[in-house]
Amino acid sequence: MTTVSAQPYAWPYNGDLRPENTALIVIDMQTDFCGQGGYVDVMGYDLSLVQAPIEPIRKTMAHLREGGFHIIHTREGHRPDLADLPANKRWRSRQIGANGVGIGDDGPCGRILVRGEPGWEIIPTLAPLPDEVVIDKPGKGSFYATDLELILRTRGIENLILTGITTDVCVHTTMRDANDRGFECLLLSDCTAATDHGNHLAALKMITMQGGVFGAHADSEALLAALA
Ligand code: C5J
Repeated sequence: MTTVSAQPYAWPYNGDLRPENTALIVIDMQTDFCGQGGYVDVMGYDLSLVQAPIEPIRKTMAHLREGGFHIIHTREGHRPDLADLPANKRWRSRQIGANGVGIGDDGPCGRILVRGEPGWEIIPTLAPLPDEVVIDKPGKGSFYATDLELILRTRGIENLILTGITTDVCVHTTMRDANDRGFECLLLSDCTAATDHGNHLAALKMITMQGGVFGAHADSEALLAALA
């Protein structure tokens, strides 16, 4: 029986934490969300907030790779012809930042959130290894219009450790969807970040309601201590 000291309960609920049944999910650590000239930068948000989890994720991923855990990466992005980009998502993305530039438009790192463009790539520090699963998703959640659930079920994965950006958008959407599907979720607080720190803290607090309404949260130190 192995559990992580987490809020609001020792995670996972059943103490069954093993490399075979547990995946680390690294969500959208792309230049568009944390790099200079990417989408978040173009929108004018403080990059230091979304860059803060890079080193904690790197360290945690190294430990979990060493321990033989499943590692899964996601990338948010759209087809070059934008056939999978809803008109309202594009319109809203153009309302903030300079010159009305939004998703699908040319930015300093190529077309924003378009598959194959430099800004859409996962940052080199957190690059996937060749044998690791990468999920390409057109939306905020990692399950919508992807084969993530099929892969998790096929591999017998029951526990998900969530990292990446942003806490209040893609990470929370993925955690909520995973929870509804019966996966046992742990969000790592220092391996996630939002474009607004208050939103990050609020997203953590939401998890602790109702006895752990979506799962639990802990920092990466607590996870690594449990696995030591
Ligand atoms: C956003 C994300 N914030 N990865 N995407 O649009 O959270």
